[in-house]
Amino acid sequence: MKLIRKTATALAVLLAATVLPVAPAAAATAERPAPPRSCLVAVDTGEATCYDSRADHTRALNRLRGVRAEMGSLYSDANYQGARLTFHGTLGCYFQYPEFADLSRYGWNDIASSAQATAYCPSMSLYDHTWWAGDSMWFRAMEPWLRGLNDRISSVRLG
Ligand SMILES: [Ca+2]
Repeated sequence: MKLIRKTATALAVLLAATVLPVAPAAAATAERPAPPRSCLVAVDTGEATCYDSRADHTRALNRLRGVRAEMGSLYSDANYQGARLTFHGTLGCYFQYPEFADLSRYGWNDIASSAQATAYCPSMSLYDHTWWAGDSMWFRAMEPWLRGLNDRISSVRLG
C-alpha cells in the first residue's frame, strides 16, 4: 500500500493548497477505500477467512502448522508490513488454482507492496491483471518491494 507515507501526505497537502484551493475539505477523504484485511485462503476448499488484526491472522496461521502447508503471502506494505494475505493448502504448487486468479475476492486487488514465497512453494509470479494477464514479475523466496508492480497485483501463481 505504501512506501513513504510522509512524502505522499506532504504531496497531497501541497496539491490541496496550491492546485485545488477551492475544493471542499471532505472531498479528499470521502472515497478512500477500506484498508485491506489479513486473510487466510485455503486452496483446497477455496475458503477465505479474514481478520482485522495481523496478530489474529498469525495465530490462526500457527494453528494450521502440520495440517496445511503455507504456500505464500502478499503484504499490503513494503518489507512485509501491513495486512497479510496467505495461501495455504495440501494440493501442491505450480497450478493455476482459481483461488489465485482474482485477488479482488479477498479485497486485495491492487494492494500488495511486498511478497514472500515459502519452502513449500519456493517461487511466485505476480500479475497486473486477473487470470494471470498483463505485466508480470517472478521472484524466488522473498521480494520486499514490488517496484513497478506496487499496488497493481491482481492475480498470482505459486511455484
Ligand atoms: Ca492490477
